[in-house]
Amino acid sequence: MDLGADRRGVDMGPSAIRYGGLADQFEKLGTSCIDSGDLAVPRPEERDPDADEPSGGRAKFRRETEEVCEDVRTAVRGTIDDGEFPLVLGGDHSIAIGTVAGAADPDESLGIVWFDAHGDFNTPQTTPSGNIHGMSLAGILGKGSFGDEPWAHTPAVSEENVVLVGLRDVDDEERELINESDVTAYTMSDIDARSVPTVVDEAIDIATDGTDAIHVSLDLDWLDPTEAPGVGTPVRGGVSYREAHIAMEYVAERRDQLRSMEMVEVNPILDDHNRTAELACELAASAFGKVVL
Ligand code: 5AB
Ligand code: MN
Ligand code: MN
Ligand code: MN
Repeated sequence: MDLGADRRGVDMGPSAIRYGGLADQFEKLGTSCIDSGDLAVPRPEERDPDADEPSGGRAKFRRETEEVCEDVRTAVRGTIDDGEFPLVLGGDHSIAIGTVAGAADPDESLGIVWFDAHGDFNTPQTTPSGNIHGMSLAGILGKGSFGDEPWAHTPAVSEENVVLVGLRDVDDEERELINESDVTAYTMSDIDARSVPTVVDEAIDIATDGTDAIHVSLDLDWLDPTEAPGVGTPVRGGVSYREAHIAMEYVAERRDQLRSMEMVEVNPILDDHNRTAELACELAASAFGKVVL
């Protein structure tokens, strides 16, 4: 998927992650893995980004994004119904709208831990770019107006169980929306002051508090661009290689509460010899319980 971001190339993220050895990582863990292939996404060149303009705002490729997210939702739900664990590869972060809709069982409650440099909390009314990848978390929580109709299948996720981790680039109106909301947000300054293990442990506690399960959304721009250069919107001052691993090891410790995970925003065109995609594979291994000794 690349309709939600400005820079082409993020649609090749899943290929780069496969090439980076994701299946090998799972084999080493003794975890069987089924590759369900790619979902079809329309080419942006063939569509009018503003065909479906929301009132008083902008959300480029709104209609197409909704269609793709509906397919993501169906695939994720089907995977869970089959008793498997869905690991969704992006693609820009707009796909999270579909992943969470599929992961959120209608009769249960879901917490979310969102690792990202950005808040993804803009709405069509506040966005500086019109790009839905910067609005995905707001969309999941039903903020703003994305058109005449709300997103299909807005999931029942309560803000109290949503946690942002690693923020360092937030737009002015987006900041107001985050502060007005009941989501918990940890900035990089919080991480500097309190360390990744403390913050991530607390984040998972909040996301699991009273919920049946959690979804982990990992935007690779959470990491510092020296480690993850292959992302569309890099921001200096992110977490290190080792910090990202220990965060994923903490996720692995809560494996029984983990329902779904996604890794997004890998852009092989901007990458350095597939370094970011390989990193995503290594982080997945940590999240799925890789141990050294
Ligand atoms: B990402 C920006 N806030 O809304 C916007 O990579 C950037 O999924 C959004 O976190 C970055 O366009 C979206 C300026
Ligand atoms: Mn981001
Ligand atoms: Mn993001
Ligand atoms: Mn991005």
